[in-house]
Order: sequence, then C-alpha cells, then structure tokens
Amino acid sequence: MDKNFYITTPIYYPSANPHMGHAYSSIIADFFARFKRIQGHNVFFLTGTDEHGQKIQRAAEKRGVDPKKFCDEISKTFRDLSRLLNLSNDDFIRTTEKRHSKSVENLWKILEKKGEIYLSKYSGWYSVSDEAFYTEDEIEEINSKKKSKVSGSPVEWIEEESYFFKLSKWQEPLLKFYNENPNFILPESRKNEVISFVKNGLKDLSVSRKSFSWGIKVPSNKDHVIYVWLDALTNYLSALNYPDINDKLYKDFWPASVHLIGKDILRFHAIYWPAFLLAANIKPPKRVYGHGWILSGEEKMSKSKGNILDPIEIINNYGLDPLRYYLIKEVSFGNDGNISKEKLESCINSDLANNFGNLCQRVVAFNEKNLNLKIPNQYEFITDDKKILEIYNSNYNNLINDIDNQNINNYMNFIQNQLFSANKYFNDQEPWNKKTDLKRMNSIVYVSLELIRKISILLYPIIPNSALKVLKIFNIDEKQIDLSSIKEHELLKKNSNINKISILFKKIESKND
Ligand code: ME8
Repeated sequence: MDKNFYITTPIYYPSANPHMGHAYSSIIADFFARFKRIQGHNVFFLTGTDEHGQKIQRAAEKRGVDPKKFCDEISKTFRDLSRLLNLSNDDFIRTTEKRHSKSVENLWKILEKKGEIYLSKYSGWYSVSDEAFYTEDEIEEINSKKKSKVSGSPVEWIEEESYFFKLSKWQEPLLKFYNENPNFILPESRKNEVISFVKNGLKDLSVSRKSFSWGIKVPSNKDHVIYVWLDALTNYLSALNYPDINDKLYKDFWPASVHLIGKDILRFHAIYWPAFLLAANIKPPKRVYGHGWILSGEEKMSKSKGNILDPIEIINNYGLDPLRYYLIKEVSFGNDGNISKEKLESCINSDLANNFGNLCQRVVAFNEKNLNLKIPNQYEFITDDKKILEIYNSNYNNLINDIDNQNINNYMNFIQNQLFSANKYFNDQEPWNKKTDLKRMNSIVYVSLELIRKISILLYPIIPNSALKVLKIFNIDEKQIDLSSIKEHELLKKNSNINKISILFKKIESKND
C-alpha cells in the first residue's frame, strides 16, 4: 500500500479577500489530510495563492498599487484564513516565489524542447475573470454583452501573437489515459462531462500572452508571459522542489494523490494539466476531484456576484468547529449545496450540542459521581455491549474505502448514526438504575467511554479542536491518535484516571423563542 499521500487545494486568486467557497475547499482538503495522517500515512497537504495574470494585474491597477504589493497583502489574508480554519497544511505556496518561477520555466523549456510549443497568433474570446479562452460556440450575448456560456463571465476579444501548446495532439492519449485510469476524475458525472468534451475535439491552446506583463516570462522570449493556468497548475510540482526530481519531497509525493478543486476549474485540471504533464513525460496526478458549489439562493457564492457569507464572521459568531462540521455535513459532497445561518444553528444544536456534547458531558458527569473519574475496574460485556462496540470494527474497512473514494457522505452518515446509537445505548441501559448491580453499571460506563473515544477519533478530521478536547478525557493527545484503535474495545486502561471537560458546544437560542 502506498503510504504517501499528497493532497492539494486550488491555489486561490488573491484578487479579493477569501470567502466561504475557498474555506469550503480548504476544510475538505484538511479533512482528508487529517484522516490519512491518523490512518498512519505520510501526508503532504498544500494550499496557496495564484498571483499572476491579467485578472490580478487589473485588480491591482484598480487599487492603484503595484501587483506584487497587492498580492502580498491579499495573499496574507488567505494565509491568515488557513490558520483561522485550523488547516494542517504543510506548505503554503505563492506563485510569485522564486522556487515556483524556476519550476514553471523548467517545465516550459521541456515542452518547448520536445516540440510541444510553437509560436503563432491567437484571435478569439478571453475571459479575464476565468483567465480562460473560449470558442465561439461557448459564447452568448446577454443584454448586448458577450459572456461565456460555461461560467457566465464576461469575455473580450483578443488578437495577439501567442505561443501555442499542441493540445490537439493529446486528444487520443488523454482519452486512453482516462480509460486506463477510471478513477482519475471523480465524481463520475464530472468524468463523463470531461470525456465528452475531449471527444468533441481539442484545439491547440494559447499558452502565452503579450499584451500585459504581470507573469512569468517565456524563457526564450521575454515579450511574452506564460499563460497563468500553465503557471498556476505547476504549483503542485513547485512545492515538491521540482525540477529537482531527486528531491525527497518530489520522490515521495509525486504524482499527487488528489487535487481537490471546485467543478468550475475541472477543464484546467482534468484536461490541460495531464496533457502538459504527459507531453513533458511527467506522471499525471492520480486523481482530480471536482466538488460542487456552495450556493447562496440559487447562485454560486462568488466574489464577483457579491453574495458571500463571510467565513470570518461565521467563525467569530459560532466558532470554527461548528462551521467545519456544518459544511462537511450539509453540502452533499460532490453536489452543490445551499448553506444558511439558520441551518447552521440547527446543526449546532442537534448534532453537536445535543448528540456529541451532551453524550460526553453525561457520561463523564455520571462517572464523576459514581466512579470518581476512574475507568471502571470490573466490567463484563453483554450482547448489547458487544453489538454496539463491534460496529466500528466491522465498518472499519468500509470507512477507509469511503475516504479513499472521497465518499464523505457515507462517512458522515456513519458518524451521525453512531452518535445517535451511543446516546440511545446510554439511555436504554439506564446505568443510574444499576446501583445494586455495580458490575453492570461499570460495564455500561466502560462501553460508553469507549464509544466516546471511538467517535471522537472519527470526528477528529472534521472538528479537530473539539475532538482533541474530548480525547483529553482519556489523556490521548494529537500525536497518539491512531485510527485503527477504533477497532479495539478495551483500549481504556482499567482504573486509570479520566479528566473532566468543559462545555463543548453552546446551544444557540432561537431568536423566535
Ligand atoms: O480558480 N463553492 O482561483 P479562485 C465552492 N486560481 N467552492 C468554491 C466556491 C463556491 N461558491 N467559490 C470558490 C482559481 N470555490 C485559480 C485556481 S489552481 C491551480 C488555480 C473554491 O480563487 C473552489 O475550489 O477563483 C474553486 O475551484 C476555487 O475556490 C476557485 O478559486
């Protein structure tokens, strides 16, 4: 089994401050990174900012500042957000860094040397907002404004000398690659979209621009800057110290395990990126997962639409873990999802405060009163006990499989069911009525504590801070978390001390009460 796991988020445009969509991708990527770490994998988790191109140049001009200074400022807000979201990223890459331009220039030189790039002239539509070229069929006119049918962004006509990448040549090899690697693009529906797009025919791709200067220069012709997507995609290699292919990071982590992206940038990751890499004789990533959009009403939440929920405000008002839990649970992974403060509040009350928080408080409080904050000494499992404990063991491989296929929804359902079952177990077994049968009372408490331990381990990738607080009951710290220990039923040492915990999640009072 490959023990190395490399996961990336998109590198975000610092053209404006981060919003909930960015937070969403980053939180999901962090979830996978943390899960694989506690599964015992060697993980590299990368995020960062995409700082070149016309979009950034224009945004900087609008503010009247130098683009590098502009990027420094906004990139910092993305870095700060990473901390605020408690991301466990191993690196944060900026495309204005030297290590990155070196890597892009090298890739360019290889492509040029291999005859994959030629000089010609581009005339066609360009969307600065998407930094994408569109064909005539992909354009529509709305209120006498030309827009991309694909993204809805405005397009403009450009005519300039440009280098082209021979994308058309890679149509058949790409189709062969998709066929041989059926899980390269997930979810399945997006894969079909990509395959039919490629089957419709690929045109050579313009990979340089001449009419502005904010970017990495073409090494052999300084009049041109390298197309920002060729520049940006290469970040995934730069962070591993490419072009030094003997570097440990590169050797351990390339090809990437998963590029986690939003469906808006699938074409770049699932078509252009593997084509560039195949042409340069570099292995493509193992998987590109295109998740859905966070919607506001019926529309994509986005900077340009101005319909954003601010993650910082939500975190300040409700806390980070509630937001992380809510986003992961509420948006059916792979699909679009609507989020709202009302639904966030009800999720905090039901799942976090009532189910998880309450379970932990009740069991520990009962233990304190009756067992003096000690793990029971004498216990014996009856069928009910074994049944509920066994669920973790018997579902272990399925859970791993779910995560390896980015099937977060199954994972979340499992957790919700187990939270419900654990609460029900404690209620139904009525340890408070077993004061004359201390062994039974002890057994119920032991099982309940084991359930709390197991559930907290499963919750750790989702709500790391809260799960760690709970695991502190058992003096388990972050480094000691081992996913496979959920298969064990008697990990808690008899007679050892446990710690009390403070309230985990405050219930939100409804404004209508
Ligand atoms: O596209 N719902 O950067 P970007 C869910 N720099 N996710 C969303 C979202 C929403 N409403 N809005 C944004 C770029 N995202 C390029 C990427 S990678 C080599 C270069 C997330 O700042 C989602 O992951 O526009 C989407 O793909 C990404 O942010 C786009 O961020």
